[in-house]
Amino acid sequence: MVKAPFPGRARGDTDAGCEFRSARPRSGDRFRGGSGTLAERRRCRRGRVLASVLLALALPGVAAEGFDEAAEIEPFVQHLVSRHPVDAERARSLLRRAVVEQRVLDAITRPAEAKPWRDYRPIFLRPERAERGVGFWREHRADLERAERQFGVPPRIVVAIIGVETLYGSRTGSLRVLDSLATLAFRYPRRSAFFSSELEHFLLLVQEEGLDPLSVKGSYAGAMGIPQFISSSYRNFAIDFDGDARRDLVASVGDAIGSVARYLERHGWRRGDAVAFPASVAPGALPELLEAGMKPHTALAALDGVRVGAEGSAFADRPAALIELQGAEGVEHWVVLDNFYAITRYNHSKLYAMAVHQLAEWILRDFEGGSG
Ligand SMILES: [Ca+2]
Repeated sequence: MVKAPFPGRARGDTDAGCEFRSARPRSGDRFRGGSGTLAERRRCRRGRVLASVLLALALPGVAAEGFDEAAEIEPFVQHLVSRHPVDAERARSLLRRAVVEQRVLDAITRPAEAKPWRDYRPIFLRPERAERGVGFWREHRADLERAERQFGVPPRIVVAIIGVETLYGSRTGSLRVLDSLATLAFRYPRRSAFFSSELEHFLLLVQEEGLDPLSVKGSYAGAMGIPQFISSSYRNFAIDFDGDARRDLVASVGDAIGSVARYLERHGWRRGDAVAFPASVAPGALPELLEAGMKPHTALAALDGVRVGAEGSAFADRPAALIELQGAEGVEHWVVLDNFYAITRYNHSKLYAMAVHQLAEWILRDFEGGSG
């Protein structure tokens, strides 16, 4: 096993016997013009080459720092086995193979959702994403329509969510979920409780679903498969929708479609309702309305000082809220309904929900235009 926690020192040790490499040539240096030095030089050169090879081999090992047995792994395992019928030794040996992922810690401190809308929107509202969405809809039309009949969530929304999450299953993440969740649970104190819980759900999920915990890949936050469900959502909301009696969000598009629709239904989606309307707002009404947050709280018709277009009239009695976005052409205001809020349960961001809504509308226009 190559183990070199201090690669610099390893190189120094090897070079210590090769004085001709010294930066400070000394008088009486035995390599200077002396006889019988060639073999020594060669030996030293071989030593340096060997050291370089060992160093190269060791570097991944250096990057792959594990977790502390006593301080991190064992307390978690004890907590786990006290709550669930899980084999302690199996959990322990699994966590010993988890490694700290610095990329995860870097990514979570700069999420895309921290950008203003004018910078966030172009990430997702792109012709390619809309075009591929139309193709995805055509290809999986039967499943999408069945999901709408069953859960009330229209195809455009399911397609747009899968499009925003993974570009229709083509980018599902390359980090081992075990590493990501362990890193966030043990090395990211701000959200340690949440990610410890997700790590717990992950270990239960792989046991229940018969998955290989060392091969399941996902996003930096441990989201998995075509719809990027985190472990607790997978356990609580994923369904078998293609009829093979397995819930497979990694390989089954049908299961992904059914699971997204069911997730939204369980989080308050209202069949047939709109998502959001552009709004104009009397300046005096703004602070209080924005202060109230994005969870719908007042009937649309009763939002004082707010006007939406004619398309809003059918939803006058629905609970509504107001949001503000920093758009490319200035500040935008939108009235949002329960369906907008349901999308934010998928990713707790008004930017995310608005990207899904606008991509869905774009895909719908192109789908209907192409089909008509
Ligand atoms: Ca299935």
